Amino acid sequence: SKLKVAIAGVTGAVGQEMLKILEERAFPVRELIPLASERSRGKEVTFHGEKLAVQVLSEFDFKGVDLALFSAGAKTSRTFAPLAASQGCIVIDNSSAFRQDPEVPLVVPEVNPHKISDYKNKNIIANPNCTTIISIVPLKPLHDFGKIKRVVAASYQATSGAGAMAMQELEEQVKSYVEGKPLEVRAFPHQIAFNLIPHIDVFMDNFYTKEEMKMVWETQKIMDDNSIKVTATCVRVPVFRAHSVALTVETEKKITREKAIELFNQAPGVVVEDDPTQNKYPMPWFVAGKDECFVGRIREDISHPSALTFWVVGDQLRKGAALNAIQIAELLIQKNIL
Ligand code: A2P
Ligand code: 11C
Repeated sequence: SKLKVAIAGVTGAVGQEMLKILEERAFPVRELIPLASERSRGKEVTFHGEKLAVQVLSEFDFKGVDLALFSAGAKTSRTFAPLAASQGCIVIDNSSAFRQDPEVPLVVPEVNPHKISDYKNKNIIANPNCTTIISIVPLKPLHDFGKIKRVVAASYQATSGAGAMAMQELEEQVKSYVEGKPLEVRAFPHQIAFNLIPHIDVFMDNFYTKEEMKMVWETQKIMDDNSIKVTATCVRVPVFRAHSVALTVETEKKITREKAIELFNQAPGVVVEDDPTQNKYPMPWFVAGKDECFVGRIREDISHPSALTFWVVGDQLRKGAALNAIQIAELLIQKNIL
């Protein structure tokens, strides 16, 4: 039977992608309710060719809604997701609000689909951070084969991770630069055009940023293994919408390049693009709009007896956010929960 589905944050970059993916995958929607803030009163969105008026989240009653996809920031989720959940609606929350709650499952369908049944605790399932999702999809087959001891990550994160306004700001700064005008800085702590900013989310007491610590906490929770050590440096780059990550992985059992390629080729959601003779490796411009995590530059680490270095690129708005959330919903349907 078809479902009554609400999207909170429908006017945002992830919300818009959610609408598109629900259409593309012919998700069984009976009625779609687009929700956003007060600022979006009077706006419309299009779903399956039909124009729908955006409603204000704080005025909406979730009674009778089967599924709510939240992507309106952690603060909004903290206030409204429990309200929706208490009305019997299952919430899939894309924010960081509930990811560390031990009662809330944190799910990547290719990695820990079995955790989904824990939705029962609070009627909330958390969607992980985008950089974590894109990294963990290829890390999973390596962990299953060789047991990961430690991961060293450096991310190259697109402006899409900071929302629709931030993507627009990159374009505006490039235009202003070309026209010889001063660049306006709003979404990021510094100019992003022609620059790199090694600062995503807030700084923590240990001098890591919260984005970097999310990689640590969420990788351990999704793998269900707190012995995996992770260190990360997260960097914002002037790219529109796909995140890239350079990963070095120490494993208990050595993984050769050939074995890694075999494991990646068998892994769901992973595509290998690795041919140095053809200058072939994944790049964000070409991965934008795609569903899979693309891996390349696969090599044995010459500085360590049992480590592998590789590069992964995934569309932040799709697998990093909207697609993973909708795959979780599809899993709920498969398991007859929805
Ligand atoms: P709005 O467009 O009305 O501000 P992005 O991450 O691309 O910036 O998008 C954020 C999304 O979250 C937007 O859809 C935005 O709606 C929504 N949002 C932000 N704050 C709230 C709130 N307090 N209540 C409902 N939606 C919100
Ligand atoms: C970014 N990864 O690229 C962030 C956005 O934990 O969901 C998403 C933050 C999060 O800015």
